[in-house]
Amino acid sequence: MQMTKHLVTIGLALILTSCGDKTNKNIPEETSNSKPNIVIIYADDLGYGDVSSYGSTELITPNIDRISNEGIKFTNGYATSPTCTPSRFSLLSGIYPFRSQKAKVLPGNAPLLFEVGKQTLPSMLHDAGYFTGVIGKWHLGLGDENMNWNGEIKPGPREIGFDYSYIMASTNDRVPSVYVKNHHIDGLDPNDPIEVSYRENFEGEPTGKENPELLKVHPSHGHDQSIHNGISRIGYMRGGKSALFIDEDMSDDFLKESTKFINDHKDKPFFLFYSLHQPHVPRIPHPRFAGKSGLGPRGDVILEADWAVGQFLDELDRLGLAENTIVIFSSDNGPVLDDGYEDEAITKNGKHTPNGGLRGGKYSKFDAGTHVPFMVRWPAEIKPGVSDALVCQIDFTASFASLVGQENLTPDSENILDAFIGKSKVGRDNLILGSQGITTYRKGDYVLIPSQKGPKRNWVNHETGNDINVQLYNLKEDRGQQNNIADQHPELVNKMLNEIEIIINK
Ligand code: NG6
Ligand code: CA
Repeated sequence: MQMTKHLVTIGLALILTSCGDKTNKNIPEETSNSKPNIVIIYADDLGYGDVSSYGSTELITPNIDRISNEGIKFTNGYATSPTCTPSRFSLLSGIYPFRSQKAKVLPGNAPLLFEVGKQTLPSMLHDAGYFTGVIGKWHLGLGDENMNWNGEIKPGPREIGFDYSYIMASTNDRVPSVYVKNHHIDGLDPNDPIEVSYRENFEGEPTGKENPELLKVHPSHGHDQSIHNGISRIGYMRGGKSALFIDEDMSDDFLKESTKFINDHKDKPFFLFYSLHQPHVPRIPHPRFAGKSGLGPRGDVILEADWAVGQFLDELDRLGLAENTIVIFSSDNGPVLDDGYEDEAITKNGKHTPNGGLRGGKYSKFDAGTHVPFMVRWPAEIKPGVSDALVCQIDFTASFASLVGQENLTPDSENILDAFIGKSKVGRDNLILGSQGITTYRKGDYVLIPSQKGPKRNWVNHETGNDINVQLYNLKEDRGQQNNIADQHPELVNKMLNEIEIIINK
Protein backbone atom coordinates (compact mmCIF):
# COMPACT_ATOMS: atom_id res chain seq x y z
CA MET A 1 0.00 0.00 0.00
CA GLN A 2 2.76 2.31 1.05
CA MET A 3 4.66 1.41 -2.13
CA THR A 4 1.64 2.05 -4.40
CA LYS A 5 1.08 5.42 -2.82
CA HIS A 6 4.71 6.24 -3.42
CA LEU A 7 4.51 5.28 -7.12
CA VAL A 8 1.35 7.33 -7.56
CA THR A 9 3.14 10.30 -6.06
CA ILE A 10 6.08 9.90 -8.42
CA GLY A 11 3.73 9.46 -11.40
CA LEU A 12 1.80 12.57 -10.45
CA ALA A 13 4.99 14.52 -10.03
CA LEU A 14 6.11 13.44 -13.51
CA ILE A 15 2.80 14.44 -15.05
CA LEU A 16 2.91 17.79 -13.30
CA THR A 17 6.48 18.38 -14.44
CA SER A 18 5.65 17.65 -18.05
CA CYS A 19 2.47 19.77 -17.95
CA GLY A 20 4.44 22.66 -16.57
CA ASP A 21 6.98 22.33 -19.34
CA LYS A 22 5.48 24.59 -21.97
CA THR A 23 8.13 23.67 -24.53
CA ASN A 24 6.30 20.50 -25.42
CA LYS A 25 2.84 21.91 -25.68
CA ASN A 26 1.98 21.52 -29.36
CA ILE A 27 3.06 18.01 -30.14
CA PRO A 28 1.65 14.68 -29.09
CA GLU A 29 4.01 12.64 -26.92
CA GLU A 30 4.42 9.78 -29.42
CA THR A 31 5.67 12.04 -32.25
CA SER A 32 7.92 14.26 -30.20
CA ASN A 33 10.95 12.02 -30.60
CA SER A 34 10.64 11.68 -34.34
CA LYS A 35 11.39 15.35 -35.00
CA PRO A 36 15.08 15.76 -35.69
CA ASN A 37 17.19 17.85 -33.36
CA ILE A 38 18.69 20.86 -35.10
CA VAL A 39 22.13 22.27 -34.33
CA ILE A 40 23.70 25.24 -36.10
CA ILE A 41 27.42 25.55 -35.43
CA TYR A 42 28.34 29.06 -36.51
CA ALA A 43 31.93 30.23 -36.86
CA ASP A 44 32.95 33.88 -36.68
CA ASP A 45 34.97 35.22 -39.66
CA LEU A 46 35.86 31.78 -41.05
CA GLY A 47 36.56 31.91 -44.79
CA TYR A 48 35.60 29.60 -47.64
CA GLY A 49 39.24 28.53 -47.91
CA ASP A 50 39.85 27.97 -44.18
CA VAL A 51 38.37 24.46 -44.16
CA SER A 52 40.18 21.46 -45.65
CA SER A 53 37.07 19.96 -47.23
CA TYR A 54 36.76 23.28 -49.10
CA GLY A 55 40.29 23.03 -50.42
CA SER A 56 42.57 24.27 -47.63
CA THR A 57 45.88 22.42 -47.70
CA GLU A 58 47.74 24.49 -45.11
CA LEU A 59 45.14 24.12 -42.36
CA ILE A 60 43.58 20.70 -41.87
CA THR A 61 40.16 20.60 -40.18
CA PRO A 62 39.21 16.91 -39.93
CA ASN A 63 36.22 17.46 -37.64
CA ILE A 64 34.50 20.16 -39.66
CA ASP A 65 35.27 18.00 -42.70
CA ARG A 66 33.36 15.16 -41.06
CA ILE A 67 30.16 17.23 -41.30
CA SER A 68 30.62 17.98 -45.00
CA ASN A 69 31.79 14.47 -45.86
CA GLU A 70 28.85 12.86 -44.07
CA GLY A 71 26.33 15.43 -45.34
CA ILE A 72 25.88 17.92 -48.15
CA LYS A 73 28.72 20.29 -48.91
CA PHE A 74 27.33 23.45 -50.49
CA THR A 75 29.56 25.28 -52.94
CA ASN A 76 27.20 28.27 -53.18
CA GLY A 77 26.31 28.86 -49.53
CA TYR A 78 25.94 32.39 -48.21
CA ALA A 79 25.71 34.51 -45.11
CA THR A 80 23.60 37.57 -45.90
CA SER A 81 26.26 40.10 -44.99
CA PRO A 82 30.04 40.55 -44.85
CA THR A 83 29.83 41.41 -41.13
CA CYS A 84 28.54 39.65 -38.09
CA THR A 85 25.51 41.44 -36.65
CA PRO A 86 23.52 41.70 -39.91
CA SER A 87 24.24 38.07 -40.85
CA ARG A 88 23.18 36.80 -37.43
CA PHE A 89 20.14 39.05 -37.47
CA SER A 90 18.84 37.61 -40.73
CA LEU A 91 19.70 34.02 -39.80
CA LEU A 92 17.51 34.33 -36.71
CA SER A 93 14.81 36.72 -37.97
CA GLY A 94 14.31 35.72 -41.63
CA ILE A 95 14.53 39.44 -42.45
CA TYR A 96 17.06 40.86 -44.91
CA PRO A 97 19.47 43.09 -42.96
CA PHE A 98 19.00 46.01 -45.36
CA ARG A 99 15.43 46.33 -44.03
CA SER A 100 16.74 47.36 -40.61
CA GLN A 101 18.70 50.59 -40.20
CA LYS A 102 20.12 49.18 -36.97
CA ALA A 103 21.46 45.92 -38.39
CA LYS A 104 25.13 46.90 -38.48
CA VAL A 105 28.15 46.01 -36.32
CA LEU A 106 26.85 46.90 -32.86
CA PRO A 107 28.74 48.33 -29.89
CA GLY A 108 28.68 46.15 -26.77
CA ASN A 109 26.06 48.30 -25.06
CA ALA A 110 23.53 48.39 -27.92
CA PRO A 111 19.92 47.47 -27.17
CA LEU A 112 18.38 44.26 -28.53
CA LEU A 113 18.14 44.47 -32.31
CA PHE A 114 14.97 42.36 -32.71
CA GLU A 115 11.39 43.45 -32.46
CA VAL A 116 10.03 41.30 -29.64
CA GLY A 117 6.88 39.40 -30.60
CA LYS A 118 7.81 38.72 -34.22
CA GLN A 119 8.47 35.18 -35.33
CA THR A 120 12.11 34.09 -35.30
CA LEU A 121 13.84 30.82 -36.05
CA PRO A 122 13.98 29.90 -32.33
CA SER A 123 10.41 31.04 -31.59
CA MET A 124 9.10 29.02 -34.53
CA LEU A 125 10.94 25.91 -33.30
CA HIS A 126 9.86 26.58 -29.72
CA ASP A 127 6.24 26.62 -30.94
CA ALA A 128 6.87 23.31 -32.66
CA GLY A 129 7.83 21.77 -29.32
CA TYR A 130 11.58 22.20 -29.46
CA PHE A 131 13.72 23.21 -26.50
CA THR A 132 15.75 26.07 -27.94
CA GLY A 133 19.12 27.37 -26.83
CA VAL A 134 21.91 29.73 -27.84
CA ILE A 135 25.44 29.30 -26.57
CA GLY A 136 28.40 31.48 -27.55
CA LYS A 137 28.74 34.74 -29.41
CA TRP A 138 25.62 36.90 -29.56
CA HIS A 139 26.43 40.42 -30.88
CA LEU A 140 22.77 41.26 -31.43
CA GLY A 141 22.27 43.78 -28.62
CA LEU A 142 20.79 43.30 -25.17
CA GLY A 143 18.24 45.15 -23.08
CA ASP A 144 16.46 48.40 -23.77
CA GLU A 145 16.66 52.00 -22.53
CA ASN A 146 16.48 50.73 -18.93
CA MET A 147 19.43 48.40 -19.39
CA ASN A 148 21.19 47.49 -16.12
CA TRP A 149 24.16 45.16 -16.48
CA ASN A 150 23.99 44.39 -12.75
CA GLY A 151 20.30 43.55 -12.72
CA GLU A 152 17.97 41.62 -14.99
CA ILE A 153 19.23 41.86 -18.57
CA LYS A 154 16.24 41.82 -20.88
CA PRO A 155 14.95 41.78 -23.52
CA GLY A 156 17.49 39.38 -25.00
CA PRO A 157 17.58 35.86 -26.44
CA ARG A 158 14.92 34.60 -24.04
CA GLU A 159 12.44 37.20 -25.32
CA ILE A 160 12.87 36.20 -28.99
CA GLY A 161 12.30 32.47 -28.60
CA PHE A 162 15.33 30.92 -26.91
CA ASP A 163 14.43 28.84 -23.85
CA TYR A 164 18.03 28.95 -22.63
CA SER A 165 20.92 31.27 -23.33
CA TYR A 166 24.56 31.34 -22.35
CA ILE A 167 26.15 34.06 -24.40
CA MET A 168 29.11 36.33 -24.68
CA ALA A 169 27.51 39.74 -24.20
CA SER A 170 28.90 41.18 -27.44
CA THR A 171 32.15 40.18 -29.14
CA ASN A 172 35.45 39.03 -27.66
CA ASP A 173 36.99 42.41 -28.58
CA ARG A 174 34.20 44.54 -27.08
CA VAL A 175 33.36 45.20 -23.45
CA PRO A 176 31.80 43.98 -21.26
CA SER A 177 34.02 40.88 -21.23
CA VAL A 178 31.44 38.67 -19.56
CA TYR A 179 29.01 35.86 -20.26
CA VAL A 180 25.31 36.37 -19.74
CA LYS A 181 23.38 33.31 -18.57
CA ASN A 182 19.68 33.75 -19.26
CA HIS A 183 18.93 37.16 -17.72
CA HIS A 184 22.05 37.73 -15.61
CA ILE A 185 25.79 38.14 -15.93
CA ASP A 186 27.23 34.77 -14.98
CA GLY A 187 29.36 34.81 -11.83
CA LEU A 188 28.86 38.49 -10.99
CA ASP A 189 29.58 39.48 -7.39
CA PRO A 190 26.93 42.00 -6.28
CA ASN A 191 29.59 43.71 -4.16
CA ASP A 192 31.67 44.40 -7.25
CA PRO A 193 29.22 45.69 -9.86
CA ILE A 194 30.30 46.18 -13.46
CA GLU A 195 30.26 49.55 -15.22
CA VAL A 196 30.26 49.87 -19.01
CA SER A 197 30.71 52.90 -21.24
CA TYR A 198 31.38 53.50 -24.92
CA ARG A 199 31.94 57.22 -24.36
CA GLU A 200 34.57 57.70 -21.68
CA ASN A 201 36.98 55.83 -19.48
CA PHE A 202 36.43 55.26 -15.76
CA GLU A 203 38.79 57.11 -13.50
CA GLY A 204 41.93 55.21 -12.59
CA GLU A 205 41.42 52.44 -15.18
CA PRO A 206 44.34 51.69 -17.53
CA THR A 207 43.82 51.63 -21.30
CA GLY A 208 45.73 50.02 -24.14
CA LYS A 209 46.51 53.45 -25.49
CA GLU A 210 48.06 54.79 -22.28
CA ASN A 211 49.44 51.59 -20.80
CA PRO A 212 50.84 49.42 -23.60
CA GLU A 213 53.26 47.90 -21.04
CA LEU A 214 50.30 45.98 -19.57
CA LEU A 215 49.47 44.22 -22.84
CA LYS A 216 50.30 40.71 -23.98
CA VAL A 217 48.84 41.41 -27.44
CA HIS A 218 49.05 44.87 -28.97
CA PRO A 219 46.40 46.50 -31.13
CA SER A 220 47.21 47.34 -34.76
CA HIS A 221 44.16 49.55 -35.19
CA GLY A 222 41.40 50.48 -32.73
CA HIS A 223 41.12 48.12 -29.71
CA ASP A 224 43.10 50.43 -27.40
CA GLN A 225 40.57 51.06 -24.63
CA SER A 226 39.92 48.99 -21.46
CA ILE A 227 42.39 46.23 -20.69
CA HIS A 228 41.33 42.81 -19.50
CA ASN A 229 43.49 39.66 -19.42
CA GLY A 230 46.39 41.62 -20.96
CA ILE A 231 44.31 42.54 -24.02
CA SER A 232 42.86 45.97 -24.72
CA ARG A 233 39.36 46.07 -26.18
CA ILE A 234 36.79 48.36 -27.74
CA GLY A 235 34.90 50.28 -25.03
CA TYR A 236 35.46 50.95 -21.34
CA MET A 237 34.54 48.90 -18.32
CA ARG A 238 35.29 48.72 -14.63
CA GLY A 239 34.53 46.19 -11.88
CA GLY A 240 32.76 42.85 -12.25
CA LYS A 241 36.12 41.09 -11.74
CA SER A 242 34.69 37.72 -10.71
CA ALA A 243 32.61 37.54 -13.91
CA LEU A 244 35.23 38.42 -16.51
CA PHE A 245 35.91 35.67 -19.04
CA ILE A 246 39.34 34.26 -19.76
CA ASP A 247 39.96 34.31 -23.51
CA GLU A 248 42.10 31.15 -23.39
CA ASP A 249 39.17 29.22 -21.86
CA MET A 250 36.37 30.57 -24.02
CA SER A 251 36.32 27.68 -26.49
CA ASP A 252 36.19 25.14 -23.67
CA ASP A 253 33.52 27.17 -21.85
CA PHE A 254 31.19 27.14 -24.86
CA LEU A 255 31.91 23.48 -25.62
CA LYS A 256 31.15 22.49 -22.04
CA GLU A 257 27.88 24.44 -22.09
CA SER A 258 26.90 22.96 -25.45
CA THR A 259 27.56 19.35 -24.48
CA LYS A 260 25.67 19.92 -21.23
CA PHE A 261 22.78 21.38 -23.23
CA ILE A 262 22.43 18.28 -25.41
CA ASN A 263 22.73 16.00 -22.40
CA ASP A 264 20.06 17.93 -20.52
CA HIS A 265 17.64 17.97 -23.45
CA LYS A 266 18.37 14.68 -25.20
CA ASP A 267 14.91 13.26 -24.56
CA LYS A 268 13.02 15.93 -26.50
CA PRO A 269 13.70 17.64 -29.80
CA PHE A 270 16.12 20.48 -29.28
CA PHE A 271 17.49 23.38 -31.31
CA LEU A 272 20.93 24.63 -30.42
CA PHE A 273 22.63 27.66 -31.94
CA TYR A 274 26.25 26.91 -31.01
CA SER A 275 27.96 30.14 -31.88
CA LEU A 276 31.75 29.88 -31.88
CA HIS A 277 33.96 32.93 -31.34
CA GLN A 278 36.81 31.70 -33.56
CA PRO A 279 38.65 32.97 -35.53
CA HIS A 280 37.49 36.51 -34.63
CA VAL A 281 39.99 38.81 -32.91
CA PRO A 282 41.50 38.72 -30.36
CA ARG A 283 42.77 35.26 -31.32
CA ILE A 284 43.86 33.77 -28.03
CA PRO A 285 44.02 29.96 -28.20
CA HIS A 286 44.15 27.73 -25.17
CA PRO A 287 47.81 26.73 -24.54
CA ARG A 288 46.91 23.25 -25.89
CA PHE A 289 46.59 24.79 -29.35
CA ALA A 290 49.15 27.60 -29.24
CA GLY A 291 51.69 27.15 -32.04
CA LYS A 292 49.94 24.03 -33.41
CA SER A 293 49.05 25.34 -36.86
CA GLY A 294 52.32 27.00 -37.84
CA LEU A 295 50.18 29.87 -39.16
CA GLY A 296 50.14 31.90 -35.94
CA PRO A 297 47.17 32.42 -33.59
CA ARG A 298 44.61 32.71 -36.40
CA GLY A 299 45.43 29.20 -37.59
CA ASP A 300 45.70 27.94 -34.01
CA VAL A 301 42.21 29.08 -33.04
CA ILE A 302 40.77 27.51 -36.19
CA LEU A 303 42.32 24.19 -35.09
CA GLU A 304 40.91 24.81 -31.61
CA ALA A 305 37.43 25.39 -33.09
CA ASP A 306 37.77 22.28 -35.23
CA TRP A 307 38.68 20.24 -32.15
CA ALA A 308 35.65 21.59 -30.26
CA VAL A 309 33.41 20.66 -33.21
CA GLY A 310 34.84 17.14 -33.06
CA GLN A 311 34.17 16.85 -29.33
CA PHE A 312 30.62 18.03 -29.87
CA LEU A 313 30.02 15.51 -32.69
CA ASP A 314 31.48 12.75 -30.50
CA GLU A 315 29.03 13.67 -27.76
CA LEU A 316 26.12 13.39 -30.21
CA ASP A 317 27.44 9.93 -31.11
CA ARG A 318 27.88 8.93 -27.48
CA LEU A 319 24.30 9.95 -26.68
CA GLY A 320 22.98 8.07 -29.72
CA LEU A 321 21.62 11.31 -31.13
CA ALA A 322 23.74 11.74 -34.26
CA GLU A 323 21.44 9.81 -36.60
CA ASN A 324 18.44 12.10 -36.12
CA THR A 325 20.21 15.40 -35.53
CA ILE A 326 20.61 17.94 -38.30
CA VAL A 327 24.03 19.55 -37.89
CA ILE A 328 24.74 22.65 -39.93
CA PHE A 329 28.12 24.30 -40.00
CA SER A 330 28.71 27.73 -41.50
CA SER A 331 30.27 31.15 -40.85
CA ASP A 332 28.84 34.63 -40.30
CA ASN A 333 31.07 36.39 -42.82
CA GLY A 334 34.27 35.95 -44.78
CA PRO A 335 37.85 35.99 -43.56
CA VAL A 336 40.25 38.75 -42.53
CA LEU A 337 43.88 38.57 -41.44
CA ASP A 338 44.74 41.78 -39.54
CA ASP A 339 41.46 42.85 -37.93
CA GLY A 340 42.96 45.08 -35.27
CA TYR A 341 45.67 43.21 -33.32
CA GLU A 342 49.33 42.47 -34.04
CA ASP A 343 48.82 38.71 -33.96
CA GLU A 344 51.06 37.53 -36.83
CA ALA A 345 48.01 36.70 -38.96
CA ILE A 346 49.67 38.27 -42.00
CA THR A 347 53.31 37.43 -41.33
CA LYS A 348 52.63 33.75 -40.60
CA ASN A 349 49.93 33.16 -43.20
CA GLY A 350 52.38 31.64 -45.71
CA LYS A 351 50.63 29.93 -48.63
CA HIS A 352 47.26 29.71 -46.91
CA THR A 353 44.32 31.29 -48.82
CA PRO A 354 41.50 32.01 -46.32
CA ASN A 355 39.19 33.25 -49.09
CA GLY A 356 39.71 30.08 -51.15
CA GLY A 357 40.33 32.04 -54.35
CA LEU A 358 37.17 34.12 -54.07
CA ARG A 359 37.65 37.89 -54.40
CA GLY A 360 37.69 40.21 -51.37
CA GLY A 361 37.05 39.18 -47.76
CA LYS A 362 35.30 40.39 -44.63
CA TYR A 363 33.62 43.82 -45.12
CA SER A 364 33.76 43.41 -48.92
CA LYS A 365 31.05 43.46 -51.60
CA PHE A 366 33.11 40.94 -53.52
CA ASP A 367 32.17 37.31 -53.10
CA ALA A 368 34.48 36.27 -50.25
CA GLY A 369 32.64 38.66 -47.92
CA THR A 370 29.56 36.44 -47.80
CA HIS A 371 30.35 33.19 -49.65
CA VAL A 372 31.23 30.85 -46.80
CA PRO A 373 31.64 27.17 -45.91
CA PHE A 374 28.14 25.76 -45.61
CA MET A 375 27.33 22.13 -44.83
CA VAL A 376 24.36 20.17 -43.60
CA ARG A 377 24.50 16.68 -42.09
CA TRP A 378 21.49 14.53 -41.16
CA PRO A 379 22.43 10.84 -41.28
CA ALA A 380 18.81 9.63 -41.08
CA GLU A 381 17.75 11.48 -44.24
CA ILE A 382 20.69 12.90 -46.15
CA LYS A 383 22.80 10.99 -48.63
CA PRO A 384 26.28 12.59 -48.62
CA GLY A 385 27.12 14.71 -51.64
CA VAL A 386 28.05 18.09 -53.04
CA SER A 387 25.46 20.66 -54.08
CA ASP A 388 25.86 23.79 -56.19
CA ALA A 389 22.38 25.05 -55.21
CA LEU A 390 22.25 28.69 -54.12
CA VAL A 391 21.49 28.54 -50.38
CA CYS A 392 21.52 31.14 -47.64
CA GLN A 393 21.37 31.16 -43.87
CA ILE A 394 18.30 33.41 -44.03
CA ASP A 395 16.36 30.38 -45.31
CA PHE A 396 16.58 28.25 -42.17
CA THR A 397 13.35 29.66 -40.71
CA ALA A 398 11.07 28.91 -43.67
CA SER A 399 12.79 25.61 -44.47
CA PHE A 400 12.66 24.22 -40.94
CA ALA A 401 9.11 25.57 -40.49
CA SER A 402 8.09 23.34 -43.36
CA LEU A 403 10.00 20.42 -41.81
CA VAL A 404 8.29 20.71 -38.42
CA GLY A 405 4.82 21.70 -39.64
CA GLN A 406 4.83 25.38 -38.73
CA GLU A 407 3.94 28.39 -40.83
CA ASN A 408 6.74 30.73 -41.84
CA LEU A 409 5.78 34.29 -40.92
CA THR A 410 9.07 35.97 -41.82
CA PRO A 411 9.32 38.12 -44.95
CA ASP A 412 12.55 37.05 -46.64
CA SER A 413 13.20 33.44 -45.63
CA GLU A 414 12.44 30.90 -48.39
CA ASN A 415 11.56 27.26 -48.05
CA ILE A 416 14.47 25.48 -49.72
CA LEU A 417 14.34 22.45 -47.42
CA ASP A 418 14.75 20.05 -50.34
CA ALA A 419 17.99 21.75 -51.32
CA PHE A 420 19.24 21.69 -47.72
CA ILE A 421 18.66 17.97 -47.43
CA GLY A 422 19.98 17.13 -50.88
CA LYS A 423 16.62 16.15 -52.41
CA SER A 424 16.84 18.98 -54.92
CA LYS A 425 19.71 20.67 -56.75
CA VAL A 426 17.71 23.89 -56.87
CA GLY A 427 17.95 26.43 -54.09
CA ARG A 428 17.03 30.09 -54.18
CA ASP A 429 16.45 31.88 -57.45
CA ASN A 430 18.13 35.05 -56.21
CA LEU A 431 19.64 36.63 -53.13
CA ILE A 432 20.32 40.14 -51.86
CA LEU A 433 23.61 40.42 -50.01
CA GLY A 434 24.95 43.09 -47.70
CA SER A 435 23.33 45.42 -45.24
CA GLN A 436 22.10 48.96 -45.74
CA GLY A 437 24.19 50.69 -48.43
CA ILE A 438 26.27 47.67 -49.34
CA THR A 439 23.84 45.68 -51.37
CA THR A 440 24.80 43.24 -54.11
CA TYR A 441 22.50 40.94 -55.99
CA ARG A 442 23.11 37.31 -56.84
CA LYS A 443 20.89 35.67 -59.44
CA GLY A 444 21.74 32.23 -60.76
CA ASP A 445 25.41 32.30 -61.70
CA TYR A 446 25.49 36.09 -61.93
CA VAL A 447 26.27 38.65 -59.32
CA LEU A 448 25.58 42.35 -59.79
CA ILE A 449 27.26 45.10 -57.78
CA PRO A 450 25.41 48.37 -58.36
CA SER A 451 27.33 51.60 -58.85
CA GLN A 452 28.80 52.83 -55.58
CA LYS A 453 31.14 55.74 -54.83
CA GLY A 454 33.77 55.23 -52.16
CA PRO A 455 37.29 53.99 -51.49
CA LYS A 456 38.54 50.92 -53.35
CA ARG A 457 40.25 49.57 -50.26
CA ASN A 458 39.21 49.63 -46.63
CA TRP A 459 41.01 49.77 -43.28
CA VAL A 460 41.96 46.09 -43.38
CA ASN A 461 43.32 46.54 -46.92
CA HIS A 462 40.58 44.46 -48.52
CA GLU A 463 39.02 45.46 -51.81
CA THR A 464 35.68 47.01 -50.94
CA GLY A 465 34.02 46.31 -54.28
CA ASN A 466 33.09 49.98 -54.67
CA ASP A 467 33.05 51.19 -58.26
CA ILE A 468 31.22 54.01 -59.92
CA ASN A 469 30.58 51.61 -62.82
CA VAL A 470 28.05 48.88 -62.30
CA GLN A 471 29.73 45.45 -62.11
CA LEU A 472 28.41 42.14 -63.37
CA TYR A 473 30.26 38.85 -62.96
CA ASN A 474 29.45 35.30 -63.98
CA LEU A 475 30.67 33.36 -60.96
CA LYS A 476 30.48 30.00 -62.70
CA GLU A 477 32.91 31.07 -65.41
CA ASP A 478 34.78 33.67 -63.41
CA ARG A 479 34.98 32.53 -59.82
CA GLY A 480 37.52 35.19 -58.86
CA GLN A 481 35.44 38.08 -60.30
CA GLN A 482 38.13 39.28 -62.68
CA ASN A 483 35.99 40.14 -65.73
CA ASN A 484 33.30 42.76 -65.37
CA ILE A 485 30.86 41.85 -68.15
CA ALA A 486 28.24 44.55 -67.41
CA ASP A 487 28.90 46.31 -70.74
CA GLN A 488 28.20 43.13 -72.68
CA HIS A 489 24.85 42.50 -70.96
CA PRO A 490 23.02 45.82 -70.58
CA GLU A 491 19.58 44.19 -70.63
CA LEU A 492 20.47 41.72 -67.92
CA VAL A 493 21.95 44.55 -65.81
CA ASN A 494 18.71 46.53 -66.09
CA LYS A 495 16.59 43.51 -65.35
CA MET A 496 18.63 42.74 -62.24
CA LEU A 497 18.55 46.39 -61.08
CA ASN A 498 14.75 46.32 -61.43
CA GLU A 499 14.52 43.08 -59.49
CA ILE A 500 16.51 44.61 -56.62
CA GLU A 501 13.98 47.46 -56.46
CA ILE A 502 11.08 45.00 -56.40
CA ILE A 503 12.61 43.03 -53.53
CA ILE A 504 13.50 46.18 -51.58
CA ASN A 505 9.95 47.50 -51.93
CA LYS A 506 8.28 44.15 -51.17
C1 NG6 B 1 35.31 46.39 -36.39
C2 NG6 B 1 36.52 46.05 -35.53
C3 NG6 B 1 36.88 44.61 -35.79
C4 NG6 B 1 35.69 43.70 -35.55
C5 NG6 B 1 34.52 44.18 -36.38
C6 NG6 B 1 33.28 43.40 -36.14
C7 NG6 B 1 37.98 48.00 -35.16
C8 NG6 B 1 39.11 48.82 -35.65
N1 NG6 B 1 37.64 46.94 -35.87
O1 NG6 B 1 34.90 47.70 -36.13
O2 NG6 B 1 37.97 44.22 -35.00
O3 NG6 B 1 35.35 43.72 -34.20
O4 NG6 B 1 34.22 45.52 -36.10
O5 NG6 B 1 33.45 42.09 -36.54
O6 NG6 B 1 37.41 48.34 -34.14
S1 NG6 B 1 32.21 41.16 -36.61
O7 NG6 B 1 32.66 39.92 -37.15
O8 NG6 B 1 31.74 41.01 -35.25
O9 NG6 B 1 31.27 41.83 -37.48
CA1 CA C 1 32.04 37.82 -37.83
